[in-house]
Amino acid sequence: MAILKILQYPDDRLHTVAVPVAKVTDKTRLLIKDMAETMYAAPGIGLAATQVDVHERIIVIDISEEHNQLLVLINPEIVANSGQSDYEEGCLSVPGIYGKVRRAESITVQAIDADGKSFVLDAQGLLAVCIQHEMDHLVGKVFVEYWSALKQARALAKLKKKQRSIM
Ligand code: GNR
Ligand code: NI
Repeated sequence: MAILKILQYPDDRLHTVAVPVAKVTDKTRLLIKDMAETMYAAPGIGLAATQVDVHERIIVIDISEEHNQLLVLINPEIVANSGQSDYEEGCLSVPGIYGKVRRAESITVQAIDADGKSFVLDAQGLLAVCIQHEMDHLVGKVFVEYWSALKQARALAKLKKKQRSIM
């Protein structure tokens, strides 16, 4: 197992569009293990492969407090959605920055699990927010990019200031 390096905004590689996984192999499962370990160590409730500079459609999520409900979504697609919610989000690639994003309140997502088996999942609340946040990473979108140019500029300035202070 290994803890992977999480790309930090504004890294251009976070804008890469991931490709679907053609076949779930042992290599895929090894990456998933490392992604889960990286997510738990951070700690975070989700991680997209994009964030560890692997540009394949793979997501890991665990919103449980006990860290014992790992959800793996390979090639996820939202097949239905309804409602809207404004949830205060954060991102391991944009540390220290938090803010609201409007998303669907309920979603139905179809994906493949670590065994290569297709499944369908209904999600709402935090899980729905997290799945949508991670799926955005897979198409190269970071949550702050929903905000106005002014709000994004302020977030970027705050990030730069913080990065300067730790150097
Ligand atoms: O750990 C995370 N918490 C979180 C909180 C609110 C909305 C979304 C998230 S996802 C984030 C981990 C992360 O950056 N995943 O890409
Ligand atoms: Ni994120």
